[in-house]
Amino acid sequence: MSIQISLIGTEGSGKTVLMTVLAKKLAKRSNDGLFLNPVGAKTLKYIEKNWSTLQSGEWVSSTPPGQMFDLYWKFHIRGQEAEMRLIDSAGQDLRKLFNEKGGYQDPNLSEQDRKFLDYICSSSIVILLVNVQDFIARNDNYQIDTQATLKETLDFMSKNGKRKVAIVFSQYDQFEATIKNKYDGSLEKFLEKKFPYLYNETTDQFENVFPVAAVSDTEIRTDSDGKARSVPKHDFNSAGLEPLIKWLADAVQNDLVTKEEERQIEAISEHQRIAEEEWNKRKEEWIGVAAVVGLVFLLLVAGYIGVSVVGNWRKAAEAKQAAAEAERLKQPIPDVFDKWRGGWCCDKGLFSCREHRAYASVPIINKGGAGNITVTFSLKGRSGFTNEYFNKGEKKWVTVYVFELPNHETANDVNISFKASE
Ligand SMILES: Nc1nc2c(ncn2[C@@H]2O[C@H](COP(=O)(O)OP(=O)(O)OP(=O)(O)O)[C@@H](O)[C@H]2O)c(=O)[nH]1
Ligand SMILES: [Mg+2]
Repeated sequence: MSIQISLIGTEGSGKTVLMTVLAKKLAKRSNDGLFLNPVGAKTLKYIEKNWSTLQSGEWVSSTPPGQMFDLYWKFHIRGQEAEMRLIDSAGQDLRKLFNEKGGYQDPNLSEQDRKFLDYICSSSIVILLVNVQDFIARNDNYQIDTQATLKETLDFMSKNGKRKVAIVFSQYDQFEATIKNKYDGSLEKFLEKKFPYLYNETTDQFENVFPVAAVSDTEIRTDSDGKARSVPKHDFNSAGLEPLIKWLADAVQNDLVTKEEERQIEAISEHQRIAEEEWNKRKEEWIGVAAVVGLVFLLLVAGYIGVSVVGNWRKAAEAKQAAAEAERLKQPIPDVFDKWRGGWCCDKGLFSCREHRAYASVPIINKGGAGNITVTFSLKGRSGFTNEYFNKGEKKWVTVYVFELPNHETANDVNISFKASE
């Protein structure tokens, strides 16, 4: 899990020196189980280069405005491990962002400045460095400007999310004596008097205020131009680092717990979301299935009703037919087609005559058992017959001829009879 830390402060507040000394101190595992392991050559080189500069009795050079050194470590904390990202930036960039004109609100903010601002916003831990020298040795305008910048920075942070903030009074070795003499050794009193606005911001979190001297052993060196200046002693010591390291380790560890809880909550809500999605999907499927089942059921019911109605109607028709058939079967002689249409000697139908001969075509339905049926056709004393085999229930046309007819036959003279053979 990655924890973002911002190390911010105005120019010359001691960010690069403090970070170098901190990283070097934690490069060896402490008794408290803390260990900072650089990730990537860039971080290792950056720290080592600064460290050897300090060891050579020189201060590191000021971080150029617009430049950010993105540094990565694995922070081992009492058996836990956190990926740690820290940006060392130029103090002038902070002053530009949080000046009295509210630089961070500038719509034309450069990409670099926006990146820096975003980084501060997304950091869960912030170490804000305050160089007390700026308030002792500098003119009033500079002091006011610096305090305004720091206050604006704190206000901005409290408006933009929750994070842990440590206020580090850096280069403490430089003003420790002043605090002792003028403020009874109380940093709080000093803060109240000299930084009233900052004091208001920090009064309820005074346990997060740390006086630190990354380099507490210095010596005076006179340069070739005759100017004397204080420089780090070889194998210099630091002061006040331990409480800050402990605070940092606690803050990171706390963050790990928070992040893990957030991750778990996220995992749970993701799980719930998936379960809900699954449930909704199932619900839709079930609704679909229920609709289909309902439809099928309705169709079945409708079908059943339809089939019953048709079935009943068919049954009624069949019963009616059966009754009629039973009636017919009572007759001893097979039923015949009982009507013919058309008149005598006409061509319209079943019965016609030509030149002294006539014929009758009649449809016969055998309503009795299988057997022969004799059809007799008589006309004016003349007759003809035909004998045909019928299956049970068979229906067919039978034609019977009568020859040598006298003239002037009429329909009334026609007689046709049927007889089932024995
Ligand atoms: N005596 C003493 N002087 C320090 C200490 N830390 C920093 N300084 C002095 O403060 C100067 C600036 O320190 P840096 O670490 O470069 O400051 P910075 O905040 O990185 O500054 P920028 O990169 O310009 O923003 C150094 O050159 C030293 O003169 C310290 O612990 N003790
Ligand atoms: Mg720097």
